[in-house]
Amino acid sequence: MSTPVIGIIMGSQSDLKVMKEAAAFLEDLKIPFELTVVSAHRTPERMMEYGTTARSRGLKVIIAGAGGAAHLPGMVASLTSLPVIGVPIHSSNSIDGWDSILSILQMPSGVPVATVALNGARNAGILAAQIIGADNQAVAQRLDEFKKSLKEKVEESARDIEKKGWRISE
Ligand code: RP5
Repeated sequence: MSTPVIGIIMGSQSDLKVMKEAAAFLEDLKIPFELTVVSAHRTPERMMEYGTTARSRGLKVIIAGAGGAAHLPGMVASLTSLPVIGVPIHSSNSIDGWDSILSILQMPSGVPVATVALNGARNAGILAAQIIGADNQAVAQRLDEFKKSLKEKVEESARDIEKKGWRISE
């Protein structure tokens, strides 16, 4: 795999501080991705171009992040039959984040966006990798190792806490 199979897009460069967490996870898993800024409101033609050419360029999943009136994920989902994962971002024009969560989550029937938590770009990266891993054995194996490392971390912290003499309440 060297052609990007995942597209990470965001409404503004100011979203990068959140969205780079998706990129970091994909880098760890050695999954080729592309990353750019596409604004639904400021560059609608660019968004049309991105959404309508995504599949023919080899992408299999799109991760789209936006804040405030977060229309990018839903609009891109309307332009492609690829799965779109939406990342609501707490940005400078957010009230409290619910505005972007609901803008991305409450899609009409027929045009779903798989919405992760506020600023949940890392989970978006994980979910995108899992979609790729559905028919890619090498990626699936790396995801299994990742899940194992999560389990080991919890078991280790449980051992640490229990060593201090604390117990689950009786
Ligand atoms: C949204 O507006 C972007 O996704 C960003 O989260 C927010 C603020 O954009 P900037 O004014 O920082 O460019 O469309």
